[in-house]
Amino acid sequence: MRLGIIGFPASGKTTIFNILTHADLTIGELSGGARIEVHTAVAQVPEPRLETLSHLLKPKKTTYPQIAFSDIGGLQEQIGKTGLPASLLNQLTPMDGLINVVRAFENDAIPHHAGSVDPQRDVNEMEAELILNDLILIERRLERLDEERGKGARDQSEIQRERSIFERLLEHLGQEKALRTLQFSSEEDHLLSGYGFLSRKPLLIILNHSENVEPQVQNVPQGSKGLNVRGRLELELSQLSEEEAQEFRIEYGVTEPARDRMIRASYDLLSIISFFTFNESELRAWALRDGATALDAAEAIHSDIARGFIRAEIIAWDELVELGGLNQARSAGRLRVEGKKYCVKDGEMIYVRFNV
Ligand SMILES: Nc1nc2c(ncn2[C@@H]2O[C@H](COP(=O)(O)OP(=O)(O)OP(=O)(O)O)[C@@H](O)[C@H]2O)c(=O)[nH]1
Ligand SMILES: [Mg+2]
Repeated sequence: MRLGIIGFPASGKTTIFNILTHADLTIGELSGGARIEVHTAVAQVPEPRLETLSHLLKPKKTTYPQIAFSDIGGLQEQIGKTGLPASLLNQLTPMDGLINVVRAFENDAIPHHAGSVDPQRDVNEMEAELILNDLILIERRLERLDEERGKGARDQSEIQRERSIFERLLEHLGQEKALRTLQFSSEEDHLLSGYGFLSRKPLLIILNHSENVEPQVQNVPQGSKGLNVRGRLELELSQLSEEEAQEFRIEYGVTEPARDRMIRASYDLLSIISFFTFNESELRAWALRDGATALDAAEAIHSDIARGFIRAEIIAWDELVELGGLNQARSAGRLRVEGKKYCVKDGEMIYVRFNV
């Protein structure tokens, strides 16, 4: 799972990236958005349930779920033209979601590229850019389908079916609406999944501000989520010892570290759930798409385990805590036996029996 951090120059992308991943990239290195530069790092996801389980089960090792973030600089130079260049699209299309960092802080020392701080305008401009790119991509695709039709190499009805799907998308985008607001059938979903349309990606908008008052934008793009973060303050807090940081958090009225809030929002954005595994050596949390099956869970652990899947033994994490451990759960007959198609629920402990 990987989220791409985008935004206009000096909006605080690198600041947010450093908070999320404990990275130490130089901030305020105002490239003016001229160079395309990508930095990727992994963040450990806070998972309090895993802590409770770790206390109970006392594993040798506890492994938290991870989520990757990429700080993507250099978008600005490319915006408002006839679509983003391939070099940038290659970076953006593999992302599972996007985080748009929007500047909501005033700072005379750092001029805003557009001359004034106006979060709503920046939100709208970025949304328009995502939509424009998909529009260009789909127009090109439609042209190519017409060429294919002329050649007669592919089944005509198949071409026609694809055509009508892309025309529907084109009409939607033509109304300045993002693809994330459209519902797709599983057949359409299958066809479209390879394209990585930018306006279809889940979008989290982070308003980066420095005042006590929470900034607001009236119109958040449909289907996106918003979060307010005091970037610079939070970065400074994240560099202090936990004790010191806690003192300052109380003073500044920060109830929860922004890092935890942002990672949770990223998780929610991607509709991810956690499941847990445990053996003598390791207790581990895994990320899974909401709606995934026991077989998908096995696949996440190891492809061999999925291949040799016999059955899964499952118990909710809190039930396990209540019973006092796996042995107790087993002897009380509380481990449910489920098959490949079982839909995994958030917070379940899964033990897969397999044979290869
Ligand atoms: N006052 C204030 N300044 C901030 C805040 N967040 C970031 N800055 C400052 O804004 C400048 C740019 O921050 P960066 O995190 O480097 O922004 P960026 O979006 O990565 O910039 P580019 O990669 O050059 O486009 C730095 O000098 C930061 O210290 C904030 O919340 N308040
Ligand atoms: Mg940067």
